[in-house]
Amino acid sequence: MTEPRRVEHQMTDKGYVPVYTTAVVEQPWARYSETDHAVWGQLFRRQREILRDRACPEFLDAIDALGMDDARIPRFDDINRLLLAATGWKLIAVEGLLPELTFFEHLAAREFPVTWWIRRPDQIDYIAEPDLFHDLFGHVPLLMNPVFADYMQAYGAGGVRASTFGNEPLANLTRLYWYTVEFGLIDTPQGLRIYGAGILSSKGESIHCLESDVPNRIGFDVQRVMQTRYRIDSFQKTYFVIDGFEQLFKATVDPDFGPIYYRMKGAEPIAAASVLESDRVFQHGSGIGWASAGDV
Ligand code: HBI
Ligand code: FE
Repeated sequence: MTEPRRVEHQMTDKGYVPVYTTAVVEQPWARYSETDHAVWGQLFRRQREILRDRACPEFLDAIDALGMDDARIPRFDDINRLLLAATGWKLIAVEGLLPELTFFEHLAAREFPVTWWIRRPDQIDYIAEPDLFHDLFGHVPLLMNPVFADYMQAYGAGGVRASTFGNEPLANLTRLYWYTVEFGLIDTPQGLRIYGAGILSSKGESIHCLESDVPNRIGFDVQRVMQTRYRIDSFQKTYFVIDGFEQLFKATVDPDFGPIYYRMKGAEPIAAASVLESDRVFQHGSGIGWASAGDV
């Protein structure tokens, strides 16, 4: 078996260029350095503390149920025994970003791709692409929840189908992933809580998304979300709030993913900052300090 590579973006004269890879590898656990384990430990302790009253209880409970701690980078084999028993999901180790269709195919097969390598100490606060901490700490715990686990599979299956329909459906689907799986908030009896992995793996955004007056917080609506552009270079201007994981799963099966594309054909994209008449508004953000360009 060949040694897994560490596939990262490239900086060119034209700026940041993502690099894609399809290989599925064995987690080279013995190859992690003491620095790698220390980076995991530092990030784990910091996020576990910040997320105490900010992450949804399903996430916090699953961190414990999966036996994750700050001592060592977890072994995927150990996680897989617990995950397979709970929801039938399985981690696979990958070298970096997967092409979109490959990514969807894995999700549809209940396989979650986790980047095997972890960021360097100088990247503790920010890294442009997914690494082991984002993928494993941010995404994997909620796969222990049966409803969320089914949503992820349905999303992957929808993605495989959408990729035969062209660019517009795919762009819409990517927005849905962004505003739910990566940057979603959930309403609970104790108040708003985080479930999106992009937030859960970020110190700054974990606080900003719940406590800042700047961003909008708006009730989830699948069509609204699929029309909304997003930012990849800064904190989000808008967070969408679900009232439970059932709402997510229903969004993928109820107005079946196929028909929604046709209904939405040619629908105008909505800027990341916009608040509409029809929105259920938890907070209308002040928008102070926002750059106007950069939505994708
Ligand atoms: N590949 N490894 C990896 N991890 C991701 O989160 C990922 C990906 N490829 C594509 C992708 N995400 C996005 O297109 C999602 O928006 C679907
Ligand atoms: Fe992610």
